[in-house]
Amino acid sequence: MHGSTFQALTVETLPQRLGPVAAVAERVGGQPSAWKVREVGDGNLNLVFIVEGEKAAVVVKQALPYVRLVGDSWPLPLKRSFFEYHALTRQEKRAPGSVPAIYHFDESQALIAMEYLSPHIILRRALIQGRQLPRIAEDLGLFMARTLFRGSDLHMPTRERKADLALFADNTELCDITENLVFTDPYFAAPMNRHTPELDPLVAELRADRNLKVEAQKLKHLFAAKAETLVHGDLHTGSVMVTDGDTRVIDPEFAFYGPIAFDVGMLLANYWMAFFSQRGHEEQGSREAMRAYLLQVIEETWAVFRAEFARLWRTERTGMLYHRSLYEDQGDTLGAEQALSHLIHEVWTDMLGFAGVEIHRRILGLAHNADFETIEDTGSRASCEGAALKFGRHIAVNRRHIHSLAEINHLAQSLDKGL
Ligand code: SR1
Ligand code: MG
Repeated sequence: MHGSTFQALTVETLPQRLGPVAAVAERVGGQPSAWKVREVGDGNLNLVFIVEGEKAAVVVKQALPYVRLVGDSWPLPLKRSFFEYHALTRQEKRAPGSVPAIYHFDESQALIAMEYLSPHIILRRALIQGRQLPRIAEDLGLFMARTLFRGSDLHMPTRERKADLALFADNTELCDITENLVFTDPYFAAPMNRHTPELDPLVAELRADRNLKVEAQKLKHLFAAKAETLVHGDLHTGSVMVTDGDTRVIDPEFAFYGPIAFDVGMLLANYWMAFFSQRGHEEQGSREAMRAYLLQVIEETWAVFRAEFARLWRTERTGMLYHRSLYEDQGDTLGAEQALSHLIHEVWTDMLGFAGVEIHRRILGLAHNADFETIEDTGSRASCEGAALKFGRHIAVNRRHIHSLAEINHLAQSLDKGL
């Protein structure tokens, strides 16, 4: 299929089109005509097939030339598959074992064949079900620290980093989605927005909130201008697959050079939304332990991220920033520690801001999340969402004055109880 004109796969055409691709056929096994193919994509953008044969199953992900959620009225370039492939190969190198194995990439068909993760499920679904995953804080804290540190000028030879910066700079259309959907559209009545009707008064209040709108635009400015490292770009709980013993990050098609704090803020925002949504899934106080677990995951994720980032700072700071010749080589270890603590503080402050606007866009914008959407009673949904919106506003606007997760988790608990 290499070099041929793009054609979207179907369950019927996939065996005949991928049968000749040895990397897929040998792994799946048996006659392609006997393969069992299912389309399971439930994301906003792409086709995802599970292909099962005599020997094994493989996942085939294919980009479509438009946004699946909206339809062909919103064209979207196929090259996002190219960025996803290149991000996955870099993430595997920087955080081994954290992403699915790649078997085959076909650029003209915008198609990636990769490891079928089983019995994994999407983390978001597990959290909605009330499942407590024992590994996510550790695994995702390490994933973020390793990929974000090792993709930056703190670690990489700067020639290589600049080449990657140029490569990923072409992921314009996906950045444009985030720039509009996360930072701008939630704060005015943009045409594709929607929200639970009971939230009308609060939505009007937020859209008239000058401090919030200024902060959202400052964050957008950071997102667009702070090309610090290769970020995943869409690191929410729908981009993670889990079992009790394994955690894998998927779907980095939004990857680009952006702020270290972006991935961290987006992930923690999705844990906070999982927290606020629990009341809507609750039967007779059954989610009390789950709420405590989610707040603990947030604290532990940040602690693991910070500790691993500091370890890499001390042992792998080989890039052109904060060069050892200025610090350790002159016996000034404290100078390097001071610089590290300033950098971590900056990531902390920006992370809170990104988390706040991510919460807002999932309730006010186009792309909602299942945590809230699966709460059928709109009154109950609105009360969960309302608490989350107020929390998001607080952490975005006051991010420079917040000193600990304990402090804001306490606020989350009060808002969740309607206090
Ligand atoms: C039009 S795409 C909407 C959202 O889906 C993706 O998963 C990203 O989160 C994007 O913002
Ligand atoms: Mg995705």
